[in-house]
Amino acid sequence: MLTIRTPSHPFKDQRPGTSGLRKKVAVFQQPGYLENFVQALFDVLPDAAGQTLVLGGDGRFYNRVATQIILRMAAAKGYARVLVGQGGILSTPAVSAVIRHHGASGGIVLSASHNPGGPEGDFGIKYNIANGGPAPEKITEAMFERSKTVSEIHSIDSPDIALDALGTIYLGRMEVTVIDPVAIYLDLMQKLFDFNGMRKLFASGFRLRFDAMHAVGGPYAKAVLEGALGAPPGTVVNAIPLEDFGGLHPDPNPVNAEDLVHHLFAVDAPDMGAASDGDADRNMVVGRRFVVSPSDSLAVLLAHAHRVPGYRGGISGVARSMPTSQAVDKVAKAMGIPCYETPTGWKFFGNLMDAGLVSLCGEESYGTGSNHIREKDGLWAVLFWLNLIAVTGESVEALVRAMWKEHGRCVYSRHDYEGISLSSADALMRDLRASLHSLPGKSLAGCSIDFADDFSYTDPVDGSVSERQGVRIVLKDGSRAVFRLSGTGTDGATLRLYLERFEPDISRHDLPAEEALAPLAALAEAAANVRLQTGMDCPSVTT
Ligand code: G16
Repeated sequence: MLTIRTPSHPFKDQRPGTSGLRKKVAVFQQPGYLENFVQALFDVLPDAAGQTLVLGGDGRFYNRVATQIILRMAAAKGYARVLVGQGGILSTPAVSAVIRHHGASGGIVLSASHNPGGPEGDFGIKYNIANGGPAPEKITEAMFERSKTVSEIHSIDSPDIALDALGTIYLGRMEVTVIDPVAIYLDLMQKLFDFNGMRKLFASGFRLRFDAMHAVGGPYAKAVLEGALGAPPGTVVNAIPLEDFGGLHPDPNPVNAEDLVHHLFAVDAPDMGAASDGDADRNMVVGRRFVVSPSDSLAVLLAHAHRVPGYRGGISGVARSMPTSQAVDKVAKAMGIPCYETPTGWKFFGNLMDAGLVSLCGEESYGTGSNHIREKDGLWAVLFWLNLIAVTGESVEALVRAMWKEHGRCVYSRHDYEGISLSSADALMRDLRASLHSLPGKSLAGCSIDFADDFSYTDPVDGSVSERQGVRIVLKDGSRAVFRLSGTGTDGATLRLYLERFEPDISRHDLPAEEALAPLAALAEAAANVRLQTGMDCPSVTT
């Protein structure tokens, strides 16, 4: 056992956010920084004797170094076994699947998700619990408190171990098994979806372009789509995970996955396009000359879930994060099943799924998933779409339009104001919150406001309350402007403004979103002085 005295509190003020801790690589490279996080985690977890830990990451820069550090510390903590992905690689959904499959006590994910990578980019770490989902606040808060007083790092004195060959080796008394990162995940997908039907779809000439964005989704998509489903070689592009994601931003939205959208709008466009993010838990689906919004995607999956083998038994309920559009609420209402509205952050879905209240869930931030694991799952969503196309024979666009026709369209857009100062962001939210009581009944920029609040959530399972989760300004028909600050950025603050307008009239479903949402954008500006407060004339990213 090696005990290293650590400089006091390198983890100071680094409260883990909704998805663990994300910082610039250089911050993580400071002596003792990563170790402090891991020691704080291990100190608040119970005794590890006899327990299994899962460990893997999205392959970004520093993944391998961090993996070796954590393995030595896990041996000192006394874990019986660590299951580590080959090459230190495991996607976030795969970590969740492996934890559940092996009955592990938890897992550590090394990823900054969709944030850029490389030596100048971001790194991140988070802990998932035995249900396979992100640690709840009571654990992350306890870690944060513990991190303030950690003064010793417990590790073992041992050289790096080989991570590239499958097999089992010992680190001290701890067994380390290097596992195939894909096998358990592929097996799970085969239980949920009609692989024969999808094989036939590809055999009939259906063309998919899956952009793995040089991130961890590549090996999974290759094995599932080109391997098990017989899609033609080349279906998965940018399939090799790179430490810097090829210098690109592995965030699947029409702005960052512009190349994919370009291909789907070309004359010889494939039938469907899809992309996943850095750690492969997010997804974007694109039809031929038709971009699907994540909120609409969730609604379509719910409407057709009975057609997919894994969900034929019925959907107990559905959940969406508050800023996600209300399209899924309308489908759920028509189906007579409950729809839960939670704060942003996947962990809120975990409790609902563990209690059997919810089978499907999703977020506007390109995350969709189900109770098969406790993380969102990019490739799973793409397979769900492929399965629906195989069963219905309909195109991506036709499936979305049919949903709009039946339930009305929730026209939706998110405006991001990135890299603003923390003080400006705080001032904007503070002023907005202070004005909330005066808004109901008022007409602003031609919109009559029905109600306005700061979203607060009481977990129906454990009764825990999460307050100040985003400001909503809502009109009578449910159209709304929502404001919240991002919890995942690493440069200053990012203000997210979500605009949603309900449009029941089918003849207006093709109105460009910008035009349809202009009145709500004006309402948001009038309510929050966005331009003045952010110092920006327009959002840096609109999706
Ligand atoms: C994380 C969470 C998601 C959440 C998103 C919000 O995504 O896992 O549940 O929707 O953050 O991001 P922001 O706070 O920036 O709006 P990921 O994919 O980064 O892990």
